[in-house]
Amino acid sequence: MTFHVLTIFPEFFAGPFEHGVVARAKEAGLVSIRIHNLRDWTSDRHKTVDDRPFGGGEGMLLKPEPVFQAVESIWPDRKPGEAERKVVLLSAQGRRFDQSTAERLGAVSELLLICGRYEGVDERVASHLADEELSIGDYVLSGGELAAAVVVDVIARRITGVLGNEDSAVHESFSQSDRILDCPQYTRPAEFRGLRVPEVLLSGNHEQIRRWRRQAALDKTGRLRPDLLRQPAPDCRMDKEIGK
Ligand code: 9D3
Repeated sequence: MTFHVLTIFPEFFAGPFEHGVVARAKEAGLVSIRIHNLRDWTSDRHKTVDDRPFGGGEGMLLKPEPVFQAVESIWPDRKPGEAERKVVLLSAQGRRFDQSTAERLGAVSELLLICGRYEGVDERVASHLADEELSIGDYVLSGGELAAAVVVDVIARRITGVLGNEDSAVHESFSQSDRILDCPQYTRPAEFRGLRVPEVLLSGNHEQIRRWRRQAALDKTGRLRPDLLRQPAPDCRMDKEIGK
């Protein structure tokens, strides 16, 4: 799978993809990540990528021309509504990116991520260039770069062969559709600063361990993420029938 990232801060991406699972996926040739500098598609001598909002208001917006130019030159033969290549705009106004979004986008062969900056992006990028507009959560980032790194990490690690243990990603998506948190886990020593590991985990009784883990996971979910227990799993919803 190929990821393209369009950004005014190409240097930002020197670090995030050079470690761990994503770095190994690149080395193995399973994933390719190409960083593009938006300023390469400007035509004035100041390489201007931003301008003031019509109607007034604070700050600056990314102008549409360099963004359209960039996408059209990266994919000159792109057709609208194509299934194999998708353009994603990362913005604070986007639909929330989650594990099911990652599963869906992981099925395309190339993904082009546009990183928003300044106070936002001219809306014509969202309405007439991007296939989707995504946010990674309800908090304010300074731009789309960190979000793009998150999206690449989440999608790349799911690709078959990327994880050492081939069924890890499958297991993860199961636990996601269970919609409960992982159970608490412990390693040695069995006692640390007077804090003992739950005895059942040392007992070797695998049936008891399984029951304890399930209950501990439910307890922790209730305390930290009660929203997960109240919300039906995605495949139980009736969005399709309703026609959303
Ligand atoms: C504080 C400014 N906001 C109200 C006027 C609007 C705003 C503009 C630009 C808020 C954030 C940003 C920059 N953020 C992103 O480009 C972004 C983002 C985010 O802020 N949160 C979660 N996901 C994403 S993806 C891109």
